[in-house]
Amino acid sequence: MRGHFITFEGGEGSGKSTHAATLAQRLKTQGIDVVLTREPGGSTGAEIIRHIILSGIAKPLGAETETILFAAARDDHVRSTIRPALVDGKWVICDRFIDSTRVYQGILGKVDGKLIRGLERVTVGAAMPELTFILDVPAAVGLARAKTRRGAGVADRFESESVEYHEHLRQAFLALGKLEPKRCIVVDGRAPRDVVAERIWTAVSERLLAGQVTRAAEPAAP
Ligand code: Z5A
Repeated sequence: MRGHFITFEGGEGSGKSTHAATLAQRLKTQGIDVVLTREPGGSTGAEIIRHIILSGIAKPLGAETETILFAAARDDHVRSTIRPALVDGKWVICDRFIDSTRVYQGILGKVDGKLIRGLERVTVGAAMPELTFILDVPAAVGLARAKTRRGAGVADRFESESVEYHEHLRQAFLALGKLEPKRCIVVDGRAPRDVVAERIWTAVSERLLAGQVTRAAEPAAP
């Protein structure tokens, strides 16, 4: 696959959607073809499954069934959106991906790691992210941001969980970042938006853009 694949992870209201969109916009200004997408969702079939999961109607079926639903959504998303874009040489930026399953269903939901890894192998295959930003904010800060943004709307399946649940999630994402330090970069999401955006841009420039920008800046051969 010739493109680049970047994911954003972290708790509720940590700024993933904001910074995924900001990065996509900035890459576009460099003339890069970007696909901005999200999970659960990002393709027709996956958006239908998103609606089922976030409505909470699958919660009584148990954590394993929810895990399988997330995997079904991911399978459609990878096949219909992510893999074709990467094969075309585009950059894919995804708001949540495999690490959300590892943390929400695996660590918090106590779903067997073997099932999670097996589903990951089948649905993702070689389409693994090269770079993952874990946006870190205290649970209370993230939940307050999400509540402000939601206004009078109803909290979804995961937003309705307790502050303790969300703080546990935060610690699980931080632990996961330590397990894969080459791929995962933890960014303090409490900082002002432009500071967070700059930190992300610096990492992308150093890790993925350096070669491309240097090549583009080289004068044409006489
Ligand atoms: N889930 C799962 O369990 N397993 C899986 O495999 C997958 C997902 C893929 C999807 O929810 C749920 O599915 C998710 C996990 C589960 N549930 N939870 N919790 P979603 O897509 O509806 O929501 P979300 O992923 O949690 O994202 P979010 O609530 O939309 O938050 P966010 O994207 O991280 O934040 P944001 O929208 O960019 O920012 C929130 C607000 O804060 C907004 O008003 C911003 O303007 C503001 N903001 C952003 N940055 C800043 C800074 N730096 N300072 C101040 N204010 C800021």
